[in-house]
Amino acid sequence: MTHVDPENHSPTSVTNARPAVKVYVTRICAYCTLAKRLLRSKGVEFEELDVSGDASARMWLVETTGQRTVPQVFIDDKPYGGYTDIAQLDQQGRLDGLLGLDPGKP
Ligand SMILES: N[C@@H](CCC(=O)N[C@@H](CS)C(=O)NCC(=O)O)C(=O)O
Repeated sequence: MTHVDPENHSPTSVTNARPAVKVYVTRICAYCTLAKRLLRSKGVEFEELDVSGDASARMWLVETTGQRTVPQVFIDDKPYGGYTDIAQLDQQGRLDGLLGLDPGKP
């Protein structure tokens, strides 16, 4: 994509950076495996944060997401919920756009 720099009015090249995806997980968690599998199936890189046994991190997650379960998926620091939430977004055709992918492309 090409943008015009308002300072010097010359076109500057802008790369479409992929959003930062973070998945908060615990060690034994089937839904975490499903969420990671879905993201991997889309070729998306993500940071996996293990909050097993970390009470303050779990408390922060509950306060931030309003949910008590893991996984919790964040895209550019915005919480989108767990596996069933992102799977639903995918079924609605909304997940790819949130992940910075071309919708519908394998
Ligand atoms: N609908 C949720 C269900 C998640 C869920 O039940 N996760 C389990 C672990 S796999 C959980 O957090 N259980 C409560 C706990 O571990 O404290 C999702 O799809 O992410």
